[in-house]
Amino acid sequence: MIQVWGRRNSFNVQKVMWALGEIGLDFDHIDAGGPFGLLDEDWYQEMNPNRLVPTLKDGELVIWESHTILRYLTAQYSAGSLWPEDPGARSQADRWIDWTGSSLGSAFMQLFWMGYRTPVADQKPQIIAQAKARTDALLSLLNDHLAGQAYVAGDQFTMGDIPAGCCLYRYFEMDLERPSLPHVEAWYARLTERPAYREHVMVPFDDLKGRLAF
Ligand SMILES: N[C@@H](CCC(=O)N[C@@H](CS)C(=O)NCC(=O)O)C(=O)O
Repeated sequence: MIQVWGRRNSFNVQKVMWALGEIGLDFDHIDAGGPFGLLDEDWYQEMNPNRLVPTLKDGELVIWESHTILRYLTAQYSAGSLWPEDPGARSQADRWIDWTGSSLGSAFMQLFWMGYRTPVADQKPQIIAQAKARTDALLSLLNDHLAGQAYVAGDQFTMGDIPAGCCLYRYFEMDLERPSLPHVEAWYARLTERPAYREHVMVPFDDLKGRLAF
């Protein structure tokens, strides 16, 4: 049985749990990281020398890095569906995974860490404003892209929707002034109808407020 180590309120763990839920695979979830610890245990470091979550084990195969896990799971268990088989079609999904890793995810994480996880007394308004402006600009770009299609890689839900989709629940739940993003909002509404998104991404995160360390 597939095993996944990570805490449910971790954005990177949620990508993996959501993908497993979409594919409908049975898996064992083991709480790790944050208040659950384990990352400094020798046996965990042997699996994941980066000492972060998520880590996935499928038989003897151990995988870490959330986007690598996402690509593995979808290629292995959802080829032709979440993992487009045609390389050109797949590039359309891959792009938004990489874009989230290099652009949206880092901007939004800065906003989330400085604007939510940092205690109010230590927050730096200028950093929050910059991260918010960058996040909004990137979501506006995505909004334009989604004007003519239901999902990031076209008319079908794919692996490409998962990393950016994981940012949206927090973005829309945080107390923020948001620009008009009608196509992103429509996409988010479609995601919230998916049982696996509701179960694994729409997870309360108020225990992270004002809390940099566990
Ligand atoms: N690039 C890595 C980043 C993993 C990462 O930063 N994980 C965080 C949680 S989101 C972590 O393990 N933090 C330590 C902890 O939770 O104790 C990935 O995508 O898997």
